[in-house]
Amino acid sequence: MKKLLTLCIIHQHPKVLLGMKKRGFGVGRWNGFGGKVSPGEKIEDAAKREMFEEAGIKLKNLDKVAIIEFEFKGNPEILETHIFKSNDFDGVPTESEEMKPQWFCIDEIPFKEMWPDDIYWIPLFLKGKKFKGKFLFGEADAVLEKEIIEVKEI
Ligand code: 8OG
Repeated sequence: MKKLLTLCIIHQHPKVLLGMKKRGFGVGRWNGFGGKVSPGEKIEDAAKREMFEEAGIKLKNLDKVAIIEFEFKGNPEILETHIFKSNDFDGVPTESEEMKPQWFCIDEIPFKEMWPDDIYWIPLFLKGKKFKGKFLFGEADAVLEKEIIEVKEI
């Protein structure tokens, strides 16, 4: 069973906007902003909606840069996550019930407090690459299997 998710990271070189997840899945980790695509909703619209709900900003552009499938051993659900990059928005990043936004310099990205797969693909994201990936997690979210391939078009 596949579940569609979005994840958007704002990259205004040399900084990225991340948020500390305050509740639910991934709590206690820094991440981009995003969540589940609603039935009938366009994936890009979901990315914009989640950005507004979680950080109070309206994206002026967004570019799909990757699709990554996350799986947890023993769970048939596949989290198909569409990853977007944006470099322009309206508004001021504002804390919500779900996320506390913060800018990070790209050489100070807090990988130890992020999902353990991020260190494998965020460098590609920062270089402007497009890619497809798959990660299988085991106990304590350890990465058991990983696959990332660069693609020309997503
Ligand atoms: O709606 P909810 O907050 O549960 O959505 C989960 C968010 O977390 C969504 O934006 C996708 C994102 N996400 C995962 N797994 C991983 C992961 O391994 N790494 C990163 N960076 N984000 C992830 O669901």
